[in-house]
Amino acid sequence: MSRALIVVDVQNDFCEGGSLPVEGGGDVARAITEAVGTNRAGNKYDHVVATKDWHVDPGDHFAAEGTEPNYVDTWPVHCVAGTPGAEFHPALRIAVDELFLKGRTTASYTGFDGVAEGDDSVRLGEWLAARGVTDVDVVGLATDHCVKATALDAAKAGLNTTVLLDKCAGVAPDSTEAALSELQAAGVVLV
Ligand code: VGL
Repeated sequence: MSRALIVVDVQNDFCEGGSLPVEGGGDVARAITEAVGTNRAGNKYDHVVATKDWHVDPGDHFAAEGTEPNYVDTWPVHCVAGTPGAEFHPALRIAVDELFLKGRTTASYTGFDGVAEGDDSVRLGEWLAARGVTDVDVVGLATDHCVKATALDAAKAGLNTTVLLDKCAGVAPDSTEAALSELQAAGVVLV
């Protein structure tokens, strides 16, 4: 058995003060740092990886100028590659083994779209498989979007998948409730 932690999109634009803030985003960053830090939560994890939403030209994922985002599949401009909004929240201070970037030219909700920062040819799923990872914990932002999609894909990849809800925050209560039902139905453990 080999266990990894996947830290999803704990970026400034998804936290208070960002362009698409999730209430409690800063607290999520602090809670992950407190629990995991630089020693993988006291070696609870064999690997720690993180994802970043990393948009260059994601098409209509960004609401067209002058129109309101619908917050379902169009959003305010967020996490533009190389900008402060795309950086990790300053309270997230953990050692990561690899960073995966997603969404350069498309909407991208699942971390499993992500490619390694240092090598575009390596996707998250391959990276985990190459290291014999069998179990993953998923944390981060947002419960109802990228955490959900990442955890569903992890389960689909055959990984024993747990979402640590005290280290996640959602955009909206209704979609968060719906996300939790969907995750449970897919066999994802919620704690
Ligand atoms: C996300 C909405 C749009 C997320 C990303 O990281 O959950 N949500 N893009």
